[in-house]
Amino acid sequence: MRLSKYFLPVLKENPSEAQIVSHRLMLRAGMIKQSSAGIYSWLPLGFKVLRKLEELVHEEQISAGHIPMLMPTIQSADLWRESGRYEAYGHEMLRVKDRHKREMLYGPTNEELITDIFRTHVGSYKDLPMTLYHIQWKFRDEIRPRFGVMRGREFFMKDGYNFDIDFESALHSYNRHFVSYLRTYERMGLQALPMRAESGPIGGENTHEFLVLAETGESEVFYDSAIADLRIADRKVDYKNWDDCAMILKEWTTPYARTVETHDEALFSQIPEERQRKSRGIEVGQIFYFGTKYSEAMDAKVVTESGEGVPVHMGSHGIGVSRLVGAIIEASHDENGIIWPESVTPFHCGIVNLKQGDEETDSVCDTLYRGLRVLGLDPLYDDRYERAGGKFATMDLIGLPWRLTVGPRGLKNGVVELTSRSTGVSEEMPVESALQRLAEIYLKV
Ligand code: 5CA
Repeated sequence: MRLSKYFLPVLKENPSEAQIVSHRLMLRAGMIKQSSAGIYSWLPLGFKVLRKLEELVHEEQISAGHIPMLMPTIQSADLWRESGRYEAYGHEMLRVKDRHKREMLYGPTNEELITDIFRTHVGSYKDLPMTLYHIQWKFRDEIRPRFGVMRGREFFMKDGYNFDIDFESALHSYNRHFVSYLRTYERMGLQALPMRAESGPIGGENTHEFLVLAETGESEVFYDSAIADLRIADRKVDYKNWDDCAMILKEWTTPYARTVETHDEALFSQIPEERQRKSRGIEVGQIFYFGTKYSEAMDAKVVTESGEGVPVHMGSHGIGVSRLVGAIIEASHDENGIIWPESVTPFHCGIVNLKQGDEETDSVCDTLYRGLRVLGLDPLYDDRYERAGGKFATMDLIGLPWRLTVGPRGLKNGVVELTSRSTGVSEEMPVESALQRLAEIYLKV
């Protein structure tokens, strides 16, 4: 993309309405614009990051054996009456009537809708286990939407639902989700610690939240610092293997880690003092096992091998995709702007032309631009007639992990400059080497 042809409405001033750094930087980098309280337009740069996260979530879900689909945002109240949640959900649910005065709602989550799909089409134990998921907009009429996309009213969420024949099989589904979530966040360059939590309106007793530590997080958390040393890294996970998944879950749930709602001071005080941590966190996902809560209420049964009809065991599993954009920025920024991890960056590399209109710099920038695209990379070329300082400030603000700088002085020696956004370290090298370096960097991501 050439910046002269793009839509990147960056702001020079700090917007006064933003209280936390991610909200401020998302507004300043022209990623979002509020349309009303807790509801945002995703401008081109923000939309690119959202799409990247969505794609990464799909990849990890599919590799765990889960099946993607798409359910609507608008649901019928009747289904929610079956589960008893239509009244119970209260003011957080946005309720609307259609022209026939039928009661509808904008879905805050999809347990009822998916259970209805399941009971219509699945009747035999032979079709289990099965996990269906989608990534779709949700609406919750939060009493206090704030911090930009962190606590929105409309937000983008991955929600998945497992259907299993019995408790043991459903437990494996829970464990498999647990492991796939660890991998998902790690690939996004984040550390999200799984913590025992409370289930709220979804129900059930087994539940973990995944939290990214940040001072601005809304949740108070207590944990053993040993949990922060754990990594999935490049372990090969066999999602079909019950023991493999159970062992990984055990590894992450052995150190104490709980949100304030389930915190137990007596247990916490048994951790060696130097490892006790109290902090705040951003909840970027939650998994639940709630057994037959919905399948019994909505009569979702399968016939077992012995011919008996039994309600299926279920759980649901959510990732806050739009919230993650903010969470990643909270975890990765400096005083000049965002620092995107390579796996989610909106553009792989920025190209800064220090002397736009100069035949040689223009031509080398074009070579780099085309060369990167041939390699399958997506560069952002700042081809505007602007001062170098302004171009650098924009690149720093929008946080691309790598910047290529092209100016007459370097070209005299046959080199361009490659700069890392995270370390600030620059290296001079010929065009070919720069292309090769970037190809190698992104091959690994
Ligand atoms: N049905 C279950 C799992 S699919 C469910 O709805 N879980 S949830 O309520 O925990 O939401 C899943 C994730 O969505 C949360 O962990 C959080 O990351 C994100 N989320 C929830 N509410 C909001 C909100 N108001 N704004 C942005 N993200 C949110």
